[in-house]
Amino acid sequence: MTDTHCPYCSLQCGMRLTVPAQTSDRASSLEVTPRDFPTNAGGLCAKGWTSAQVLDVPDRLTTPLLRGPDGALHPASWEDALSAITGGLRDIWAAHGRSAVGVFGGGGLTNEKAYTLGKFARVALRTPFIDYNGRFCMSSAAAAGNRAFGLDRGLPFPLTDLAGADAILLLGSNVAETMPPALRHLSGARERGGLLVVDPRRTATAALTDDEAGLHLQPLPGTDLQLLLGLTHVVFAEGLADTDYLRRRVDGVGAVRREVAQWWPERVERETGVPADLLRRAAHLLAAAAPGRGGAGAYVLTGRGAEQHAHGTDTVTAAIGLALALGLPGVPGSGYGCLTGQGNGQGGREHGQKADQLPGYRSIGDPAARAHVAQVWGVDPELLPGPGVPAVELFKKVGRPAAEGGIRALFVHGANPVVSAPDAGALEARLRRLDLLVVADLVPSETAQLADVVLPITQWAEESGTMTSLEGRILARHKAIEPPPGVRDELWVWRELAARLAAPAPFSDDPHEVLAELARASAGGIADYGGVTMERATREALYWPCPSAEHPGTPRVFLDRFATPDGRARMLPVSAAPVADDLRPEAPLYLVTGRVLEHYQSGAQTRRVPQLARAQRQATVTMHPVTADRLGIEEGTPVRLTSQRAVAVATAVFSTGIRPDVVFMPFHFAGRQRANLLTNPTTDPISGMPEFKVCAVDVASADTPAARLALLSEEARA
Ligand SMILES: Nc1nc2c(c(=O)[nH]1)N[C@H]1C(S)=C(S)[C@@H](COP(=O)(O)OP(=O)(O)OC[C@H]3O[C@@H](n4cnc5c(=O)[nH]c(N)nc54)[C@H](O)[C@@H]3O)O[C@H]1N2
Ligand SMILES: Nc1nc2c(c(=O)[nH]1)N[C@H]1C(S)=C(S)[C@@H](COP(=O)(O)OP(=O)(O)OC[C@H]3O[C@@H](n4cnc5c(=O)[nH]c(N)nc54)[C@H](O)[C@@H]3O)O[C@H]1N2
Ligand code: SF4
Ligand SMILES: [Mo]
Repeated sequence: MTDTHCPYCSLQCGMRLTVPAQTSDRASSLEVTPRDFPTNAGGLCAKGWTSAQVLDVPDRLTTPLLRGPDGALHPASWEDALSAITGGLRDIWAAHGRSAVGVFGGGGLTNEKAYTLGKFARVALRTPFIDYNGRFCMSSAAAAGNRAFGLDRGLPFPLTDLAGADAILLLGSNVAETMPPALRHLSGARERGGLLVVDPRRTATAALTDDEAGLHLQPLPGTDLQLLLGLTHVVFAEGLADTDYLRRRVDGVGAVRREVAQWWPERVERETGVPADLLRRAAHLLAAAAPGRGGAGAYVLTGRGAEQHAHGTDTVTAAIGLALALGLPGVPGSGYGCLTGQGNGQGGREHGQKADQLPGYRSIGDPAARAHVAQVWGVDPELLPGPGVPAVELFKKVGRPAAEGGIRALFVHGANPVVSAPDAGALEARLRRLDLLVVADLVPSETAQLADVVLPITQWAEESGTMTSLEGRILARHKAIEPPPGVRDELWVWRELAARLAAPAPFSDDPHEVLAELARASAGGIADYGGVTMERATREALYWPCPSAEHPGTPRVFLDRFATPDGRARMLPVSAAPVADDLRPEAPLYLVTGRVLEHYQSGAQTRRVPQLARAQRQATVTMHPVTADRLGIEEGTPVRLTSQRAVAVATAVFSTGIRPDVVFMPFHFAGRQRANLLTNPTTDPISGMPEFKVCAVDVASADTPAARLALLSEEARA
């Protein structure tokens, strides 16, 4: 019996794994039961319940694969696979230098792996070019949090705090499908009529506002910024702001007050489509719940719907501005937070796999930070490369000639960008032009299928480590079963490669040792793990910063001061911008992308679980029946979607809960059913976040035998 956590999302639901006594120790017999852990309180979603099945999927990678002269992948020994990598690297280094090698990591890696991957890139490969899929996730919220509060911890308070609030504003988050066990924490606000959901679709989450439980605001995609400026306008104009709090704790109020003066509700209605009186009601509900006005508490929370835009950082800045105007951040029972997505989305962005970071959320450009980390690693600070570039820019370098600054070798650990990156067709073509693509994965993901070297690695139940959940709590993941023979821990892979590449620092493959080193490297940094051990993470509710063995950790940051030099939060004026790839006559509909309950991300894992695959086998495109009627599309038939970049296919599904000018497609499917063939790689100038959530498309019926066959063959592949 082993107590651990779900391998998927940032809620990190507590679960118990049991190996029934009379059967073998392999995974198919492993039983999953939920535990009573604060985030899930005994609940699990369908993905959590079925998570153990991924350990034993029929096409689990159990041996390294090498691409042969015939162009196909063939089983190989670890010795041959590692030699192919080091040989390939030496050739590329000799011809093009260290910067021709790149690394792409993931927010699902444990803290120990994320830390080691960052160290591996800087010390063993000595390249600046590392970034990770968290750039696609909450980077705009992180950037906005850093500039407003001086620190980015997704939720600066425990998730269970939400239960006491009178009102919660959820912007672009569909928790009912993306974190179902978390719904219990919204029930207090619902009972008091204060659940406010902003989503262009009537999602399962929006439906929770029915029966006077709250309000659903259904704006045009990409207009959250205008909506937030409108809400803040009402707060200031109608005397609802917490002026005492603003005086004590916030700078920059005057400029924001002037900026929002021009966003009166009727103007916001014209730009967003949200009725002015609904906007006023929402502002009043939030204000009545604010502690400064005698309410029990209020929260403003953002999800990917508000963040994954070319102006996502400014949108989150406006969300924080609204929260500050109401006097919420840093006050017990109230606040602003971002609902981080991946299992270790929080820890994954703290320990060095981000282009500009060293462990502990330190900046790689800061000489003091470089000196501290270099000393822990036992290397000269001069040896550490400078900052790299964010994911989309990194991918633009991939496969280009080295003379043009191109990347010729890429390591992918914990991501499947062929499905999940914007403009994925273009990325796929670039990956094919690499001299060396190394992919470490559990399964032959779409990205692994393009690799020159595929490394089979252990999964969550086969390894130990720590994860940091959406609330900044550090959790222990415990090994429950032995991995299949032939599979290795990634820490071992990096240790072996570093040794073979004669790296100037030692690498450990013992997660306890790595955590102890991470603790030293992060000590004194913003995300200080100085006092974190696996034992404490197992026993205690341990939140960072936790600088020493005696320190109890910090469940709530900002209570006394914000993390800016003077302790005050910054309010910043921001202005609205149109969607980058906006509507035009040839592309008259907005495509919005996101998630469904049963599938996780690129689907590499969940499409392999029969029960989840059955729930949704193919990509669907949800549209209003009025839109479908106008386009001559029948429900359940193939549809062709065309954007400026490519064409994708999906099966039409009707819903009256979606705006007639919007269609929705999940991004969990492969081949021609990839939503990301269509999406726009334009990024937010501050965070590097691509505009996943909205682009202009043309939608047409494609009910031909060929299209039906295309959908079926993709289904067979899935
Ligand atoms: N089932 C499932 N759960 C998951 C995941 C998964 O893949 N599947 N992934 C995990 C991860 S990594 C993440 S990041 C989280 C994401 O969790 P969420 O943020 O809840 O998920 P999304 O479905 O991407 O987006 C949320 C909503 O944004 C809406 N939206 C689209 N455009 C806009 C807009 O312009 N404005 C507003 N206000 N809303 C908009 C969409 O209609 C959608 O309902 O989920 C985590 N949990
Ligand atoms: N259109 C559109 N695109 C999106 C989004 C969207 O809303 N719309 N959301 C974006 C967001 S928020 C995210 S987080 C990304 C996620 O997108 P991806 O990074 O593609 O996410 P996953 O499918 O989780 O890919 C993880 C891969 O790593 C493997 N894996 C799991 N654990 C480990 C491990 O410990 N080590 C290694 N080496 N491999 C492991 C899995 O089998 C899988 O193949 O997608 C982004 N893409
Ligand atoms: S909500 Fe997230 S952590 Fe919980 S069971 Fe589902 S996927 Fe796992
Ligand atoms: Mo994410």
